[in-house]
Amino acid sequence: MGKYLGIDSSTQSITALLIDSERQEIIAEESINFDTHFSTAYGIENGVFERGGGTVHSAPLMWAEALDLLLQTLKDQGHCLSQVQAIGGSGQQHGTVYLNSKATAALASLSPERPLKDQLVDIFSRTTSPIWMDTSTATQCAEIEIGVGGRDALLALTGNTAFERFSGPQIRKFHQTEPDAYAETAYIGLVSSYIASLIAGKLVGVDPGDGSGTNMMNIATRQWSQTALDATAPDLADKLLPIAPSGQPVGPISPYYVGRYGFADECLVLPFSGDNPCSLIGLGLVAPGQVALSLGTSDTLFACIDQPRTSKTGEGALFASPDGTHYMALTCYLNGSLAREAIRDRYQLDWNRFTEALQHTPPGNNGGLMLPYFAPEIVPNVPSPNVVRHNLDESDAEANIRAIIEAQALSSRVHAAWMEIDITSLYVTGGASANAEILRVYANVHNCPVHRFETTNSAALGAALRAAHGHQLTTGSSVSWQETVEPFSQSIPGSTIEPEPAAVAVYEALVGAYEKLEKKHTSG
Ligand code: XUL
Repeated sequence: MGKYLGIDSSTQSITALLIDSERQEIIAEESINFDTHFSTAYGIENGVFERGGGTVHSAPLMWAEALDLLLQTLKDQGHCLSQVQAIGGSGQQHGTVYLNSKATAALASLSPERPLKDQLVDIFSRTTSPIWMDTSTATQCAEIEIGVGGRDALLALTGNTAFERFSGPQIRKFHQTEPDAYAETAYIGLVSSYIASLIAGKLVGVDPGDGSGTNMMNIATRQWSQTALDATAPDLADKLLPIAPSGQPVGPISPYYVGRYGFADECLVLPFSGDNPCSLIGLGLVAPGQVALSLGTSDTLFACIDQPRTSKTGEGALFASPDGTHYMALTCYLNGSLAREAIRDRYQLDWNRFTEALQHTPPGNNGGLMLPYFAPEIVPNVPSPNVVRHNLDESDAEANIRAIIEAQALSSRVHAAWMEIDITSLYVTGGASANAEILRVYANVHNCPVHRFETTNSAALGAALRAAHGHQLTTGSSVSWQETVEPFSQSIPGSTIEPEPAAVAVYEALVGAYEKLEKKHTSG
């Protein structure tokens, strides 16, 4: 029992969430938005650089600078970081970080006198990192599938067909386009394992939750697959660390954080995992059956499952749960919050007006539909931006606002079928889950209650709970996952949004029309 810190390094911000497991409460929640602090220094917008042809990167040095700023903020607010017993973490999935041979020594000798940025500037063999929004690797996906013996073989081996955003295709592209820099790369990590390495002051391996988002991990053994590595790039096994079991601490925190922020020497660091696998834990999904929805930069619909069910249609992804035994089925949409913001900005509205538009317009939008591909879409696979309006006048701001939310909700229903789960309730997280009108649309489209939680940062909460669970095990106590998550995963009393029969009937009739429109404008 004690205080545990969860850190989530996501696309647009880095968040810290501190829990007190004795008092069973969240005691601090703090975020650093990348654009607010670093857009000029790093030239990013919405946390990323877009370089054409679907290439989307970010800056690993910026993530390190943001980590310093986040911890400084916690310290300045008077949080007693010396009481933190363990740190767990979460990272945007799939993004890769490329380090050279100087990294190990630099991490081991961090001086608390100087910021991370100054001490880490020379450790990269590639100064930018491709992230999950990158859709530029269709060629490499096809090559990897052929390399392991076909699409079905890759699916059976790794749990996933090849996805453009997954780490393996991105690594292959780097090897093909920058062979010299690839040769200079001593270590390839993911966003999660890179931030864990900064905190532990040594290189930390990728955990199975995030490893399953690479197209390189054997989903049955939860180890790297040599067959998949061979199909990806040469000498890759030498550049990866062994998979790190999610629940086993990797060691104490680096002296850097002891000297600079006042952490205790014995504060433990757990391997970090992906943001979606951490959200699974943060929402309390440690037993099969429940389904959750995360409305963030990406929108994701996911469930805890006990058997590794795969998506043959390429709609869904399968990850190992960081609880060590279960799996996670997930459908991911690229056009999440950035698409909602694109509509808000197109009509020069604020979020209050956005919400009012949902209140003023009827479920079903009088037949007005939208396909909201403001950027290339993952599900269905849409390689270039394409916004389609059907029975919808572009000049009608309110109808367009309802159209985008209904499109996102209808799509989440259409592309959940592969999970073969009867959705009887939805647990929601992510920034947009604070908006009750958006959630009402989901409750009616899925015809089930939608449960809301105290924090919209379930990835950071899941990271903190993973730290609590991992630390408890080191003390010899046998604490179950259910006991760990339960006090923190209760929905806010009275906040559940129930489906409304009349609206449910409207969407029941509309879902077929949406699916037809989607099929007409996409290959799927
Ligand atoms: C999941 C995915 C996104 C990122 C966002 O497969 O690509 O949800 O994890 O951070």
